[in-house]
Amino acid sequence: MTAFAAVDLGASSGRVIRAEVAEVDGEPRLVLEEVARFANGAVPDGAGTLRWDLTALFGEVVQGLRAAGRRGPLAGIGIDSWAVDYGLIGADGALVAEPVAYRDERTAPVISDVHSAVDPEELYRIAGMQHLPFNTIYQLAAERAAGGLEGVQRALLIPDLLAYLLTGVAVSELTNASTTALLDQRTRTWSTDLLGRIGVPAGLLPDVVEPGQVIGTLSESVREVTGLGEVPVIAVGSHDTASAVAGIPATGADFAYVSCGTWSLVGVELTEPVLTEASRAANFTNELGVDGTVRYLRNVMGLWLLQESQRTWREAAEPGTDITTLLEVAARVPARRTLVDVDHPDFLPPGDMPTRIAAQARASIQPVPATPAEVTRCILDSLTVAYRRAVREATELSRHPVRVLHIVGGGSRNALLCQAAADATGLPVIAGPDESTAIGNVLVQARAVGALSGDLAALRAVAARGLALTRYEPDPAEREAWAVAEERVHGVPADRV
Ligand code: LRH
Repeated sequence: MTAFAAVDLGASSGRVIRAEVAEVDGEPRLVLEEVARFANGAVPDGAGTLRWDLTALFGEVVQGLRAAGRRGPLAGIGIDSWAVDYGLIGADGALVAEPVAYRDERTAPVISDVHSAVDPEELYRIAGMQHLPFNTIYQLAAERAAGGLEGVQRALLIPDLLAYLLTGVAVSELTNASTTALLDQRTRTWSTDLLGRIGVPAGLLPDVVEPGQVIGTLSESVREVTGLGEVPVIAVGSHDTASAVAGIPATGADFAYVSCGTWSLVGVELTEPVLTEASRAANFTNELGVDGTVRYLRNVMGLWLLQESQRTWREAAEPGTDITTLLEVAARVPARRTLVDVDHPDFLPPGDMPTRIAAQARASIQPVPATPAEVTRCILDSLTVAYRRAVREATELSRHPVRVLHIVGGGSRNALLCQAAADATGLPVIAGPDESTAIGNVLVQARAVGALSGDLAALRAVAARGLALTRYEPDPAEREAWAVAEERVHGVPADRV
């Protein structure tokens, strides 16, 4: 038996999971135990800038590692988190300030400057990222414009920053590095050309390492606090979505996926990027995955809309807004009554989503969802429309055949959403596991130290053993209603005109 710790940080919560690779009936299996869970969230600082409390998160991670170590020795530690955000390290080697969160609006004034320095079409041909206003390229441009890069030694993406705080070694892990829009898809290293054009010094970002590479071992001070020995911190798919996709219990290549949490990441797994103009126009991204894979996907706003709605209702002391009650009552609300474009930029910043949804409904002359259950139904139906569209476009643009849709992450427990996704896409849905991110994280570590072997398919087969997955069959009678629903939100696709 060999054990690992997976540190998995999401935008709304973080956790440390202890995972054992154990022999069951002569075959290796993963056994996961959550040893720590803590809240996370971006909060405005005194000047109104949205920031993560990285110092507090680091404290939680250290305590979580301590808890993991108390249960027995660890052969490795892997860290994954949300993408694009970074912390700056000063000349003294310490964090300059708490990292700015991607939902902060600081990039708005610099996006056009970046696009004058690098035409968006050229940017896509080099980096292959969908346009999102928070991509690191814009954040660093905003930072530079505000003088924030002066005297700074390094910029480290969140998992790299935590690895640095644990080991003293600074690296850039590949999968997360790809989300910056500063990585060259051809060389899979930093594009010094792009960095130069936005005026960011090339040495700011450390060398790129592949998932599976050892970053370093725990520093003496961390060893003291955690009670752990010289445990290696191993680069995993440090972009949480990369680990989530690595952890999908897929049995072949012909699958699409929704990694469903705060965001819904919807797409397919490829071996080569799609850098065409049609792909850019459709706003698909080519994030890099584990073992040379490409995560060809689109960001869909995700359960963020529901999480923020629940926060709004909680603040107003609205009853019956826990997730179980909401889903139960929403299931009885007529389907597809009100549909919104979940990716409307109004939904990106934190705030009162029920009011923003009402404004969209009014503007498009639809019934305004009045109760929490109606808002919930509107969100889930609207997400389903976005899934349908993204799965179809991903397969069309990549020509990658798809026979099944895997839904992983917290949303895989949402039966209403999973059934709707099956009906709308016409694909059988395999739902689960909800902890695929931690699984993907552990699989890469376990292979790195020799506790598992084989390619991604072999690793996935190990992870799939003993998992309780739910299958949803598409109801053909529902298909046309979802096609019409998509037309209501996005207009008639060319092939249906
Ligand atoms: C999901 C996620 C997503 C990114 C966003 C910033 O947690 O990493 O893949 O686009 O956060």
